[in-house]
Amino acid sequence: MTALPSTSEKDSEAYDAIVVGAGFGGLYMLHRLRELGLRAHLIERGSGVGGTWYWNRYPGARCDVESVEYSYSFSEELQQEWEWTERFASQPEILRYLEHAAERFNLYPDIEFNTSVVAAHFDEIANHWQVQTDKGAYTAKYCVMATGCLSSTNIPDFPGLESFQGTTYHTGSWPHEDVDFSGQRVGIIGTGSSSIQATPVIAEQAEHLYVFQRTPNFSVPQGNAQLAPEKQAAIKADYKGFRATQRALGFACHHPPRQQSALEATPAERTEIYEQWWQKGGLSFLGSFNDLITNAESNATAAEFIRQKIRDIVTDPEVAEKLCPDHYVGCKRPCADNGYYEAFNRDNVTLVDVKAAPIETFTTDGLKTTAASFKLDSVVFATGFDAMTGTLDNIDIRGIDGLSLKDKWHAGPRTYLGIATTGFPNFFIITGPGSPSVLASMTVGVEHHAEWISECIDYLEQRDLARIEATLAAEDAWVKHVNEVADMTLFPTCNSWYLGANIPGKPRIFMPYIGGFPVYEAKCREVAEQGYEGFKFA
Ligand code: N01
Repeated sequence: MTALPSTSEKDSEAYDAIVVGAGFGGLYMLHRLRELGLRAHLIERGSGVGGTWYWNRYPGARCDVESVEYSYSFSEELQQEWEWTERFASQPEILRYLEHAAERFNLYPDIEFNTSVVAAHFDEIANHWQVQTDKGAYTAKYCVMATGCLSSTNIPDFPGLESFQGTTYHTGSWPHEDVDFSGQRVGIIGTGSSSIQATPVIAEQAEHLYVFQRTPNFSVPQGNAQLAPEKQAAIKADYKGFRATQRALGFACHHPPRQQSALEATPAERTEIYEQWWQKGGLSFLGSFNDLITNAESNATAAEFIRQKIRDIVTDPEVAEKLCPDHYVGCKRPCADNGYYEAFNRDNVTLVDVKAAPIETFTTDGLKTTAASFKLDSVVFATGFDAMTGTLDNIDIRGIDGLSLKDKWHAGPRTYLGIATTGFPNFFIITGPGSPSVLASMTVGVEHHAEWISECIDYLEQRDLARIEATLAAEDAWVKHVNEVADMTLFPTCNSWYLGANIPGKPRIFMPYIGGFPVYEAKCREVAEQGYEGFKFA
């Protein structure tokens, strides 16, 4: 064990479990641990609950999974009493929902806000974790990281940035006050999901919006609408059945793929089917045929359909061509928009190709690419996150023999089931790398993990066991399996945050598990039923 410096008033207050992060995962984890009768304490760096939905308040922020599925299923009362207003919920509505859930299950007394965990070291003699925050220190037998997959923002190291006199924002840590871009020249850097949602909204307010694009992205119209009360009532009449169907689907969302290869359809049939799925709205488009993420030739037909849509929507052919991606659809996370391509038909929106002419430097009043200078009042970084590992890497986590998690993962994250990692006993990760995480509805994933982890902890407590730790053999086998499954798809073919490719120097490893949620759930169940096969106890 590496000793932590002792601190202040709360010096080493003892708990059974520390949970880090008050998003969907952490809140439910806390609830489950309390149901076991354990003393649990949740630490959150923000001033409120919500996780992703607390931080990502940028204009247009909205979920890409339908609201009736992007919600807790563990409480029938909660799912009956909550009324969603839209097909795809906006950030403020999801945040209100999580605040309501935290209130309803009386979670607030066990949450410490405005506190960052800086270190967690395992004490091999006491068999507990020493958790150090910027305010104090705790010990706990169990440590659960519910720190989210996309919670460490990435701002590229642009030369001259510190000299810029205007205002800067990152979509992933947006101010709580209203931001008014009226009368401003605004630059938005990046064209991932966040930018694709923010661009049309900022364009309506700003005097001029410059969209700095390095790689174009595929986006499908989201098809958001008010959620008809009768539709919601029908789901509520059998919410249990609705959830069971959801969990049995690969992405744990209600859009199973049509059981046909794109190559089995004639070109005319294909276009008709793509058009139908385009009209349905949202990411379900990828289910229009069942081999779009595994067969390059099939994928090319979907890519060309979307490119043609872009050319139809965007009136300036040169701009349209620049907006057309040339990678496989889905290998970068596809986006769902509400008027993204249409925004480029506005006189006050300019697309700037920073692949052709990269950003050279920021200046006091804007930025310079290798081709031109842009005067800007505000810059929005929609430049994404150090995904899946960034937040864990930023905490000094040390397991057996003082091994740091960052060092252990220097060549890429290694886990067993995405939940545990060898050398770190009694340490659990919610939707960690190696679990379906971002490739399944996050709410399904986090509920599954909180349930699996709490049952595992209960198993230990019932048997008076001091420690559980994944074996190296089990971890090796799981890492191999995660990679093999990823290699059967087109996912690893382009530079995406799934692979860590957006962060300079980050090892290129496909981090989520793409074997499908039901397969993963069955594996986790089997592991538990076999007395936690692949784990050792002490
Ligand atoms: O981030 P991203 P995001 N110079 O990493 C560009 C979820 N999410 O915040 O592709 C210039 O996707 C980068 O360019 P490139 C969702 O899972 C969900 O948008 O690396 N550009 C890219 O265009 C999503 O996938 C929802 O060439 C630079 C952009 O910045 C994930 O969060 C909404 C650059 C980053 O895109 C992340 O989305 C929002 C540089 N130096 C987010 N560095 C919904 O539920 C980076 N870029 C709908």
